[in-house]
Amino acid sequence: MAVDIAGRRGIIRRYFDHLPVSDATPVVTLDEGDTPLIFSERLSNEVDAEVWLKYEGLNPTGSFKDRGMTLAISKALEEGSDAVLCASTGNTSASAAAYAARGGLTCGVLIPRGNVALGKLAQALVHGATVLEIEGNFDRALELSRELADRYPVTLVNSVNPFRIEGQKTAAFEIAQALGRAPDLHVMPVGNAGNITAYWRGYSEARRANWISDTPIMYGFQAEGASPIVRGAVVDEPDTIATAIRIGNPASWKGALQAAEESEGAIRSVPDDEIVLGYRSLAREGLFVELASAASIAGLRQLKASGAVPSGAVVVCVLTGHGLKDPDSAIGDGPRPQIVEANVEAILAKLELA
Ligand code: AN7
Repeated sequence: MAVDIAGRRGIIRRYFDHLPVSDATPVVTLDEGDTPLIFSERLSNEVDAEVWLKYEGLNPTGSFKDRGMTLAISKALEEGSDAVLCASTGNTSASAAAYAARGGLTCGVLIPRGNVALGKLAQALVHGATVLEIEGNFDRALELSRELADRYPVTLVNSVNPFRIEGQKTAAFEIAQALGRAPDLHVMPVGNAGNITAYWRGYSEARRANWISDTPIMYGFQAEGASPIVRGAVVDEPDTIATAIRIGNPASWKGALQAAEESEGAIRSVPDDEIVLGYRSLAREGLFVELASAASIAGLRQLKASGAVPSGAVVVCVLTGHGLKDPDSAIGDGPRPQIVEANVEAILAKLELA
């Protein structure tokens, strides 16, 4: 029986006419995209608005990176490359490793030693990437990756690769189509700033295609200890509990500023303790995300406090990565499982049912 692989799964096939692809492009896909836009009753009540959560953790490798990686790897293959390379705080490496494996390419990743969540490291390793930990931070790893890709026959698949941004813009298409309109406000975390650049491009193209008649006001949130765009200067030693966005010299700095300026929004920062509060409140609503993703919720609360969320506004917060990538942060110094004797009475007492 012939297997139908021409169905419209994966962002390349679904948005073929809006991406730099042709029938000659070999499509390397894991059926990424088409993630849910989940209504949050609690956050909506809290900020007196209509709050929707774009749950990107449900992509195949558990983050939004897959949207860009399907295109970057497909184009690398089309161009005859047989090796890809990236620097990463974790998610890019997990995604690159998976899509490279899918496409039969070799993959090298440079990660900052000691600052990558264990689940992300496990993903890169299990998919067969060569994982190199450097004595240095993400920004240094990216510098080295760029230099290597300039001098040797390897394709860089960080978001400085334009196909990454092109693929990631499809998340804005999905939001526009799911809501049938543009949100009033769009709120998301910012690290290397590729994703906010991609969303702004996506919304702008969706408006040009007349899928929506407006574009949202864009708000990007960095972690306070890693907020070069907010400070207007490179941060040499960025630090935050949200390791995914522990970045001091974002590659798409200009793209982030452009999104903020053209949409009349802003790039702001949130402190780690508010990121943790956002993380915990999402978890108590049934949504397990990674810490960096919770910058969206901390950001929403900050916007509300500053009067920037009009009553009844339609707001989208992007939840960029899945919480299962980083169980250490989830367990932290919180409650542990309790040991109990294997009998009904003892269990009842613990459950306070009797
Ligand atoms: C969960 O994986 O930079 O502003 O190397 O993993 O587009 O960088 C990850 C970034 C937000 C920030 N949320 O997005 C990497 C990496 C999560 C992330 C971001 C990242 P960008």
